[in-house]
Order: sequence, then C-alpha cells, then structure tokens
Amino acid sequence: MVSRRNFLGGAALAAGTVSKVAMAALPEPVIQTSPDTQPPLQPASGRPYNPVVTLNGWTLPWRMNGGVKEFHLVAEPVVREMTPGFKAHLWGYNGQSPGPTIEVVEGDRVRIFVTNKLPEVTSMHWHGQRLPCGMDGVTGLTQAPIAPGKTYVYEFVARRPGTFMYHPHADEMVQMAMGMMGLWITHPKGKHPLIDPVDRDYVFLLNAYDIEPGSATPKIMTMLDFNLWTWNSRVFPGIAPLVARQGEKVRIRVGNLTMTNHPIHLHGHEFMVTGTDGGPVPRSARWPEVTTDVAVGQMRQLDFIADEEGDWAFHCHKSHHTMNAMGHNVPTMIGVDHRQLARKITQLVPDYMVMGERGMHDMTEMEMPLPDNTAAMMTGHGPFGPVGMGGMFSMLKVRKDQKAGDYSDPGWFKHPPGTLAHEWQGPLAEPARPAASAGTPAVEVNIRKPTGAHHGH
Ligand SMILES: [Cu+2]
Repeated sequence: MVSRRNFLGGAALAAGTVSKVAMAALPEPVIQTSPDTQPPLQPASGRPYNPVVTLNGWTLPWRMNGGVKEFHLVAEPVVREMTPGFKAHLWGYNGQSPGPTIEVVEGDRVRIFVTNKLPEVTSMHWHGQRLPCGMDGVTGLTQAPIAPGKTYVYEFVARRPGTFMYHPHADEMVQMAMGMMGLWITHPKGKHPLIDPVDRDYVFLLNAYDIEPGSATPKIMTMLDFNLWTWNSRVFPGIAPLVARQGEKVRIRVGNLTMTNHPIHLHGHEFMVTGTDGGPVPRSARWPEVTTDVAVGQMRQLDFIADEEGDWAFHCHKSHHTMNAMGHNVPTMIGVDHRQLARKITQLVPDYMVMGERGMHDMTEMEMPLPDNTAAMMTGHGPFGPVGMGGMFSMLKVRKDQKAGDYSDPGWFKHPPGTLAHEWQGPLAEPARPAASAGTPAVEVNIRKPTGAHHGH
C-alpha cells in the first residue's frame, strides 16, 4: 500500500529519530509495503517518458521544485515477503527491499534526499552515473558517513540515458547482504539513435541471501554459500511473471548485486543485449543470444519481440540458483536404496526422511513438514504438476489477446491441438548396442560425493 500523505506539502511527519524541523522542507517519503508488481508510474510532471515496470516492485514518485526533480529515500529496516509463507527481516528503502526504482529523463536535474533510519551509518552510491565526485557516495573517500537520524542531499544532472542502480558504499558487506539496493532508469530525451521505443520495459535486480530455514534475518558474513537466490528479493513462486501481448517489443533490464555471476536464460525467443550500465550498445556490436551472463556489479538490457505464444521459462542457468532454502552439505543419494536403513533409523528417529535417492524431483511433491517461515525448496504448481524450479525463476507469458498495458497474469497457456509434448503410445524398438558390449556384465557404479561444504557456486 502506498502512503503519500500530503506528499507535495511540508506537513510534519512521524519520522522516528529524525528531527521534524529538519524534515519539514523535504518531500514526504512515500512508503510501499506490498510486494506485488505495481503498474507503471506515468509521469505527471517533468519531461515525458515511457515508464518501466519493476518486477515485484514500484517506482518512487517525485515532486518538481523550481525545475528540479526531488526524491526522498529513507534507509530503514523492512519486512520483505520473499514468497508466500516466508518473510525476511531486511534493510531497504521506503518500506521495501529493493528500494523503489527511480526514473528520470536525460538532462533532468535531480535532487535526492537520503534519510538514515538504520542503527549504523550509511551512504548512497549512484552506480553508473556521471556526476560531481562529491556526489558519488563513497564513505570516507568522497563524503562523511550519514549518521543515524541524519539526512544528506545529493544533487546532479542525469547526463546519459541508461540502466543504473543505487546502493550504499558504507559497511557494504552488511548493508548489501541485508538488501539495500535499488534501480535507477534514465530515459532518453526524445528519440535516441540506439534506444528503440518498446511496448513493455521490465526491470529487476539479482540478489542473494543466506537465511536459515525457520529464521528471518540474513547471515551477513556469508561470502558465497547463499541459500536464497532472488530477483528483487523474491524467490519463485513469489516472482511475478513477465507478461506480453504477442508481437510486442519487450525490454528486460537486469542488474547483479550478488557475489557471483548469473547466466540469465530466456526460452522460446532470441534477444539482443542493447545496453549495459555503460550505456547503449552500438548496433554493429549486438548479436543474438538466448542466455546472457550478468557478472557481479553489471547491468544488461535485453530487447526482443515477444512473437511466440506460451508460458516460457525465464531463469538463471546455474541449477543451484533455481532452488530455494537449500541446505548445504547434503550428500548425493542417487542410486542408494535406503528402505532397509530408513526402517531401522525411524525406530530411533521418527522424523527421519530420506532425500533424493531418485534425484531431487521428489522434493517438489513431498509435503515435507518445514519450520515456520521457510521457503520450500522447490515450489510452485504449473498446469502439469509441481514446477521443479524455484529461486531465480519466472516466466515470460506471451498471449495473442493480452491487452496493451495490461500486466495482469493471464493464467496458464492453453496449447493448440498437436503442439504439446505427450507420451508415445506406439511400439519401442530394442536399442542397438555395439557388439563388443554384448554379453559383458553391466558395471554398477555407486557414487557418493564427499560431504564437505561446496564452494564457488
Ligand atoms: Cu544464478
């Protein structure tokens, strides 16, 4: 829910530790607590542009003040529903993590107030912007830290169009692990030779958390072994689908603030990488892809025509990143028959459960008792049963009859007759094998991986 009590006025605020006098001249902070994807925020003042849609997020309203676009970000503890049934205690901005998307137009003079309601100092770095050095937000190097209860103001001209982000450069290992980040889009002023107009423009950030099942606060010391791989601090089935009408031109902008790279893969379509956080890619340097790696600290802008109807998987191609709340140090049990052993163990430990002796797909169907406030490992149901993926996973839903500007979920795709994979009912031929192997007894291999922690996802 958006609260914008007297956003344009200077009314007194309930602002916790922040002085009311200090806040009186600022734009009132707008707060959002719903994790649902909000419709695009059509610009009501300033230069016109085609707004983006933030996946499971929203865009921050602004006020015009003497030709300057003024925004107010409040760094504060937030509760983020990562997926239904699982809420995390994070740090973010204006009620959410990630914070709201900031949208401006090339050439806009922008003034951003940043109020710190965290228990420790913070700062704000505007990733990818050309700006005066003293506005760059690196604590100690370019500015003093923003103490708890204080508000700093940043002001610069959004000089070049593109896909950017914001995040602190203060105690950043903690503050980014706690979810402090947001997107920044600078739209081109008028027609741009390298930036095509699109019908839909989706944005999200890749982030990752380490939250033990049954708890709610991320472990901030984790360097690589995260167990929640998220888009905008959501895990599937909590990630909204990306919807398009067949034939529309779609743009997806992705930024990576995790500690590893993510090969982002789209089914059914090819796209072009048309921009990075360095700006638009020259047309002569573009080539078609179905997977693009988004390295740590990078942003990628993908353009394509959504010309194939269906529910198309869209996900990170690292298989561990399409799992939720995965425990570590689990040995591979494929091919190990536990029935005898399990019978003996359950006499001693009644809750003992065998995991994964036929692969892990069983986990999608198992109604395993979970601790309170835990994301199930792989959840979500599709039209053909449980979806064997979670984490960094969603769908591109392309429909003939989706109305322009309608972002609502059209439900599951109805496959035209003759276009659905199905069970073969005819006869099966014996497989032909090389003569040498005939008569040799099959070798049975049982592999059990070492149980040590795995590193380097
Ligand atoms: Cu990934």
